[in-house]
Amino acid sequence: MDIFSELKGRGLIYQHTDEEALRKRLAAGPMTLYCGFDPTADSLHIGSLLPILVLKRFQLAGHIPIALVGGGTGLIGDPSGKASERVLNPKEVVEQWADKIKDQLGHFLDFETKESPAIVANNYDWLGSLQVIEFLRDIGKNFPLGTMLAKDSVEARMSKGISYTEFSYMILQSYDYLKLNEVYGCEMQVGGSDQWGNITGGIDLIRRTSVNQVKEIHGLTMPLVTKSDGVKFGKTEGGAVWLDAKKTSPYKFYQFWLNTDDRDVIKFLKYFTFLSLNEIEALTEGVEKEPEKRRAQRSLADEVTKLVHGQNALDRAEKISKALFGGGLKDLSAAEVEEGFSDVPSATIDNPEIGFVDLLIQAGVVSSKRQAREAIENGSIYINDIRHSDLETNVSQLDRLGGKYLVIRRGKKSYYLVKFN
Ligand code: 545
Repeated sequence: MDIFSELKGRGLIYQHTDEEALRKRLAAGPMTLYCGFDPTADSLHIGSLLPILVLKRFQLAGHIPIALVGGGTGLIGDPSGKASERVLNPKEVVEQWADKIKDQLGHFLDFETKESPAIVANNYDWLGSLQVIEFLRDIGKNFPLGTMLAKDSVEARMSKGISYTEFSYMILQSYDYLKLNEVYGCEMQVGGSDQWGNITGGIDLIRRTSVNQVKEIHGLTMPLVTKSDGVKFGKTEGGAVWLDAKKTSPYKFYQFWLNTDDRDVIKFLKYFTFLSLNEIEALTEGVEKEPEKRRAQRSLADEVTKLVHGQNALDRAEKISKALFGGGLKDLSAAEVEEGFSDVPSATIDNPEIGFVDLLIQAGVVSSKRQAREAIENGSIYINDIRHSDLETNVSQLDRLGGKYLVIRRGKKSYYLVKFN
């Protein structure tokens, strides 16, 4: 299947410039395309995953992807999809974030392949040295105010307020497209649907100014990822789901995907995995007939975790999941315990001779001795998944996971982690 039909079949196409022209161009040979990512944090999150994978899909189809880090635009702040003005981040911070994000983007693309090696660039390299007089004369002249004011990103902010800084953002992104067109022959920009105004801005600028006499220049957007329960995609109680393993552990990442709603799982398999549409089709029946087996969810979690964190991290995430949900805690190493219980209340205890009642207080399981005694005696306290209802339990003789941890559970699912020094 050709790449355009493939993307369409996966539901990945939202808006596009002329379809016939684009299909023809894609069929004619390798095309260079780009997507930009502003350093608004020290890591990408799963909101960026869809466009990253789209770049990869194009690369696998023989095209040349450019991942652009917005070291320059990140200093300004894109108003697209943002309800209010953003606080400017310090330059040193944005620079650091840009470097990290550049590294992350590099993971997903292939720089070795001979035919279509990927490119990573940073727009600070050209935006950072722009001169205001030249900028206004050479670039600004191509932006009619009426067109700028009519963009969703601006219109949506007119009453709430938008600074000249954020208002100008679209000019910078448009200029990037022009630059990348001139330097790399880039002919298409992709992005989420929030980027359509910026993408078409770039297309207009190139048509007006290009020295290359470009006839055709393309743009493509992906739909916003939505969930059927109405909750914003990519958010958990713990905040965003990051691609950096230090910010969201591979175990938590795996669990995020595993918890996908039956109503969303097929869509997400199409969006976020490289399983073929036939393979995904084969999983559909299971979702309908045996939803409790969660086979589709497991495939989704396996594929995306492997893609982002690699096979070893996936193996670990599966091992931790089995231990937590199917018993077998004692087989976990100290590091695996830490990964699996990174988001439960935890306490460090120095006294190895601590009594059972005091242990529960210090671990934050209960707030008084009376409560502790009650909880123990009514059988709601488990240590490393074994019920302990005897007040005289000798804490120092309990097996410690990985040599130093006790996992305390109260009732069905309130977990606490205790570390012994
Ligand atoms: C900058 C310069 C360009 C082209 C594009 C840009 C960035 C663009 C933008 N994009 C979003 C973004 O979010 C922060 C990433 C987290 C570190 O703001 N103006 O940078 C998102 N983008 C990916 C998708 C998006 C978009 O990176 O396009 O729609 C999310 O899915 O919001 O020359």
